[in-house]
Amino acid sequence: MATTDVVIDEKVKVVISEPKRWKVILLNDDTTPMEFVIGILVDVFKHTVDSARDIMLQVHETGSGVAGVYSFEIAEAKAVEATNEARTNNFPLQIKLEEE
Ligand code: TYC
Repeated sequence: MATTDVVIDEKVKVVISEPKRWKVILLNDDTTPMEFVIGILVDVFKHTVDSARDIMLQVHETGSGVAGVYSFEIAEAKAVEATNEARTNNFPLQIKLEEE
């Protein structure tokens, strides 16, 4: 019986891109206490008290500031945790996510 060899010359191009990163942005308001925002930045976003105070003041003075940059899942989880903490204390703190 005749046999035929088949040679497959296939090149597979694998394109891997870096996963997107998301900024967690705190927005200013008139009533959330400064010390509460500093506490959120320390407890949820793991800042030192000094860097937390700097970020809080940036938000207070300019209207917004970046609490941290993470993968989407982590950014969302931190934003939800911080928002829940604010609502539990009846503060209107607003947080948004923005692609880097
Ligand atoms: N503007 C608030 C105040 O004067 C402080 C504040 C800072 C509120 C940052 C929200 O994301 C915020 N008490």
